[in-house]
Amino acid sequence: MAAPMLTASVFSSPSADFAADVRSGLTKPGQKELPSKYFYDEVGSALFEVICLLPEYGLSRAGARLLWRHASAIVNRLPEPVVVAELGSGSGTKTRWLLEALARRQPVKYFPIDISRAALSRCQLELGQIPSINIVGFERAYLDGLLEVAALRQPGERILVLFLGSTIGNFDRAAGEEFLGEVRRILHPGDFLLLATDLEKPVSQLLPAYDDPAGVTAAFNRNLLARINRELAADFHLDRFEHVARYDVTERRVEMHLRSTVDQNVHVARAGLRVTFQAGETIWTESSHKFDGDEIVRMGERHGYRCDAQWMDREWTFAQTLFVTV
Ligand code: AVI
Repeated sequence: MAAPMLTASVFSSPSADFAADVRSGLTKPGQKELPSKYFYDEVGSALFEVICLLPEYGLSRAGARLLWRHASAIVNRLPEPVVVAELGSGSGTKTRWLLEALARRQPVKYFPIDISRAALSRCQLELGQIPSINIVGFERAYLDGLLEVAALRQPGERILVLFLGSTIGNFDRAAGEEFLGEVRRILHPGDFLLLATDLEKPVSQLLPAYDDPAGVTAAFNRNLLARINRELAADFHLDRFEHVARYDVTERRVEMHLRSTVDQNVHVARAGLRVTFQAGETIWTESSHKFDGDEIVRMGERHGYRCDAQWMDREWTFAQTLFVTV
């Protein structure tokens, strides 16, 4: 019989870091930058959900397809009992198949970790109906949340960490590897990590995914400036910045930028900042690195994991790699 659904959330106080990050990114000598993690306010998270529906953006459908096809195979490889911690759960849509498969085997403790409170609320609504699931959301940065989940571990329990959606691609490569090491240090031998990564593919397929004809990705990118206007009392004119997506062949990544179309000054009152932009100058807002399957396995091996299994989508080249910690 299904156990009663239990949901709760651990919230953090609003971040004071945003102004500091905007200040340091926009005053950086040379290339101005803004961290991509700030895309995901309520508007940005909603726009990202629309991106995932775009015909040109096959990434999230590929990840979901793999989980849908292989959920039982993944669950069969996991020890019992296992609790699930998801880094950057978003609304939890991509995780449903896996949690349902796991719930057919055991009562599920699911800990979504996300800096967006709105995303956690949607996640609880979306997944709370799965039989015998207990959801406790953590409004935290990934590692802080994972540390808290690890502190709740009961004797004999293993942890399965989910890092889905190829979010690791949004880190610099070195920082991504460092991050895998940090996750490993929180885990015990015999825990698991399911890591999703978008794979290399033709530029003709990649660029429209990040510069779609409907302009949804452009709106997602520009919303970062709108968010700074809303939250930090800035006066960015959104129509004076154009969305740019380009592929760097050497780094194997798509970069998103916002290019100033005119010479202009912007005032960010709550960051105590006045910034000058020259026409043509860009703010680098995101990198989305692409991988190959063997590279992911080797990356894990360098940081205390062994590849237990890997599943690939061929329609939109994408991998789900199941690591066990050694
Ligand atoms: C969340 N992340 C993996 C997405 C990506 O593809 O890099 C974010 C995104 N940026 C533009 N479109 C989607």
